[in-house]
Amino acid sequence: MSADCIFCKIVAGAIPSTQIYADDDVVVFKDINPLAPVHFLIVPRAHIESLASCDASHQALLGKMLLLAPKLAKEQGLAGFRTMINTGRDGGQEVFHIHVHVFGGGTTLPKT
Ligand code: DGP
Repeated sequence: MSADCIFCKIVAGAIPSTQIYADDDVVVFKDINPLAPVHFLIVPRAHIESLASCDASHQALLGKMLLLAPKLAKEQGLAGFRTMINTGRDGGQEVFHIHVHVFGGGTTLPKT
């Protein structure tokens, strides 16, 4: 856990969130500023700064996070969805605890 990380605080339950899934490795909750009718974040419990700080030791966790997207999208009633992992400030990342965005139900994001 990183003391000043907002997602670590959410994972620890110190800050409330609308959680839709949790297990020993990940917590999934609704984005506070949704960019689509359904917008949730797949977040590892471990504090990992970004995709750029991952290595081979994170392979199973990253695979698990990605495979949760279709499972949870289906549970949320989505026929299709978009995933996004912002990486680094220049990649649009604002919270430096790796997370997969999942959007669905119509989106205001550009198509490319
Ligand atoms: P990114 O730019 O990829 O780092 O996206 C961070 C996302 O995290 C952004 O869409 C808003 C969301 N977010 C930031 N703070 C909170 C929070 O306190 N609660 C929840 N549920 N989402 C948050």
